[in-house]
Amino acid sequence: MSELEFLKAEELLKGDMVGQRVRTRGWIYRTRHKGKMVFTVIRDSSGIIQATLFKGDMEEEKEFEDAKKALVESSVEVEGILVEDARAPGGYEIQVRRFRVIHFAEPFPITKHQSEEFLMDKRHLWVRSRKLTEIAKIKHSVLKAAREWFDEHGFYEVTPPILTGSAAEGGATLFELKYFWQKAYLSQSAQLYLEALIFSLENVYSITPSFRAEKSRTRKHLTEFWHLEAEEAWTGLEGNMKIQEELTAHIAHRVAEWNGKQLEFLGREPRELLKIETPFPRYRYGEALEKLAEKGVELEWGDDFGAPEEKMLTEDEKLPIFITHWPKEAKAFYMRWDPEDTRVVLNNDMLAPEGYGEIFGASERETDVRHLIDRLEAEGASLENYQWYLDLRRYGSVQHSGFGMGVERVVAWLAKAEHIRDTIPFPRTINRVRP
Ligand code: NSS
Repeated sequence: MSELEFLKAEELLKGDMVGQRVRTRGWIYRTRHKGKMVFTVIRDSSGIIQATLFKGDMEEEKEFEDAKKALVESSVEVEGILVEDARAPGGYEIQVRRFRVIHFAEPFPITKHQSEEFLMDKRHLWVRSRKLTEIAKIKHSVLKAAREWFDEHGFYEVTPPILTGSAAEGGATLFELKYFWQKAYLSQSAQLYLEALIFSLENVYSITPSFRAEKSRTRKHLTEFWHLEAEEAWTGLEGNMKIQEELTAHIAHRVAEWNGKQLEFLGREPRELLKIETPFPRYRYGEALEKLAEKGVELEWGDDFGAPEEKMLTEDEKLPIFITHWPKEAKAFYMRWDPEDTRVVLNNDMLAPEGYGEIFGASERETDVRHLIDRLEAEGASLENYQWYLDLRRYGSVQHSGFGMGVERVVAWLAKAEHIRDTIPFPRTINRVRP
């Protein structure tokens, strides 16, 4: 082999190097042979490129025989002349001169038309698929765009703990574990710790795994998901909502800008994402109930919305929507009661369009220590575990608000994924922790 630089498929498909000798490497994506020809397609992180071997053109005869033997997913280095060929994927192919098999793969277990269960068992191999690869790139962009936005708006990224002694989101979905001689939990949310940090850094955010023992299997729930959370001092509900919508629009625009190729493959028009503009429509919970009643769904005050209701509420909307001012019984102890309507709290959910459902949960926080104690007691929580949190209301309490965004839910919406499991390489659900 020569000392030529390895080029990615994407680079070669630009076509600038037609007529030149080029070198690439990757994994065999497809292969077949016929007489003196071997037709391969090589996959790398950037895409696929066709590489055709003609025995008479090969500089090492043995390499032709190796290419004939090499099965799908064998790793290879390829060198040859780049030519235009309208029949090839992407319009170019390499006419191969050298073909070095780095590793001869065993017969690959994944072939066409396999069950979802089988693909989950072979997830460590299925992550090589085109679909999961393209969605992974979009997830990278979502995280990068979010960090970019926070950085430009004066937020500090912080690193809250995952092992914790205090539940943020109620006992029903807590994962409990033995922590030496004590009881501990896996974090459901970084919120309580972010609240502690606003007293020094004022505006903070974190990107962490969160854990929920979700017992139902749905297309929106994981037991381990990535949680983007922010907390802002001196901010009420309306200011918090502005941050959520601006962040969402920024992420959508960046993904449209950076991931055109991926979106196209996944069937999402980048144009649709560029149309995500602020402000997003705002509805109170009470209005949402009325809207649902008009569509024939009678819910009681206090009922939560399931997937069908979320779908109905967003089906006529082009933008994500906010649902604000939820009944206090339905919501967490830390949400501030609305001084103008004591039936509700100052909070919002944000629902993505197209039936993707809730992507953000947010609220203004209760600042009065007495009130927090009453509510924790009413829930039967052990106050001992929350003393440190109550201290935050004892030493310079200020108005503050924050939100949590489900990273996989946002990726699913932007990438038009049918199921949340496509947005995380190794999804955890009630009956799956392997591979
Ligand atoms: O429960 S949330 O609505 N809110 C909180 O945890 C707050 N403590 C966040 C905060 O204010 N710092 O969860 C926030 C979001 C929710 O809107 C979903 O998008 C996502 O987290 N989420 C999930 N994604 C995937 N799977 C599961 N099980 C899940 N649960 C919540």
